[in-house]
Amino acid sequence: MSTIERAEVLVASPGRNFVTLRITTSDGVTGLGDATLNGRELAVASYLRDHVVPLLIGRDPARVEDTWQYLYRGAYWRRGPVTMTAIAAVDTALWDIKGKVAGLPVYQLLGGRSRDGVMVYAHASGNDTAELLDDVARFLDEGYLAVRAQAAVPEVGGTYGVRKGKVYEPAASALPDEQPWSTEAYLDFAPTYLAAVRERFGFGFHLLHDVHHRLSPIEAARFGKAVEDLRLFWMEDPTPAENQEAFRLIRQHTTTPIAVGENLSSIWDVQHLITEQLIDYVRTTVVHAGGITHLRRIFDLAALYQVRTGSHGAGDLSPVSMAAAVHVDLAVPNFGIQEHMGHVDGVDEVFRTGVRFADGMLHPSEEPGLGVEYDDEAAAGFPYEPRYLPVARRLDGSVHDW
Ligand code: CS2
Ligand code: MG
Repeated sequence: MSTIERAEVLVASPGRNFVTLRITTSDGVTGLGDATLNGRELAVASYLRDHVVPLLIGRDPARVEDTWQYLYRGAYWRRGPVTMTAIAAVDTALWDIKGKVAGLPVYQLLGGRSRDGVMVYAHASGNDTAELLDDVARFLDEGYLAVRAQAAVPEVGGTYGVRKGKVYEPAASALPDEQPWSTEAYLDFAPTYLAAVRERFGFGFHLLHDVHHRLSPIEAARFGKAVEDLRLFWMEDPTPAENQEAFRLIRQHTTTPIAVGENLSSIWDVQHLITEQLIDYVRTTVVHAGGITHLRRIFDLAALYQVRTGSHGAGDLSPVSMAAAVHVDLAVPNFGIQEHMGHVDGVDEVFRTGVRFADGMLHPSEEPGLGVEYDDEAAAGFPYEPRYLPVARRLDGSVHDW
């Protein structure tokens, strides 16, 4: 019987920090798992290196479910982003190994294709409406069928989602960047630029917007009503989702579809959002919600309530979890859309992925497993640097949700 012989926690920063777990079996088969938790990366690296890796050596790599249960129940301290990201990395690496041993791409192990490709959305942004419109035009020209639109709020510097370079990178400073926020200015301005997008480009593509946890439930209801005629594909994270009941109030006032889940890490965190149909898309991911094994459970629960998938796919999710996402997205029956922000320069030197973009969709590699390779030599040239996500402060100086 093949056993797990080695498990390496690899930390590198090709343009931004990534933590990757590589498991190697006694037969020399390797599997990769993304363990990146933006702004808290080393917590997961330590959880894996100091507490999980010693438990993996000698285990049967084929026992994916048993390993998941062993790590989830055996920890005693359950759930949370650090634990679930660490378990996700192990789970994803074992699915990669299982595919390689079977000689099949992972989507074949998940039931095979349910669709020809995985529809994705791009991130358009601008420092003002004119810049945003040019960026939307660019992505539509590149063949995207769906585009997210975010613009800076005048007189409120540092609004969420406005790209500076090739890819939006919020974790850009050695200490948290404190950014001002005004809900009133946002509520007055955001509907105008979303309307400008529809006015310029029409309704022939999917338009998305990320509120990014900034509003109270009644403010989110007001925003949803204000943009109803713009027919958004979704408004994302309209209010913080720890209190799942808060979404009942939003639902009472607007039919604008709602997407939640990128910063949630277990089925319990989205259970009522799904079973009460308080959301339309669940955004949990392979890397932060316990891996392929747990994500499938979340998506199967969602399917019972006609909630579709819309997994997070920002630049702080490595090509390993993006490849795993595409394998899952290809197979699940209730797929909705996949975020595709892309990665900063340097990432593709460390991670060689077989995922391809064509005609507005992503397509996985047909290689056995996930179809991603990790280049240690390239990674050695990108040492870790502490990076933090920003903190938002209202104009009176009090902390707000970033
Ligand atoms: C955003 C992310 O992509 C998204 O929808 O919410 O940019 C998010 O802010 C980052 O992934 C946080 O690390
Ligand atoms: Mg988001």
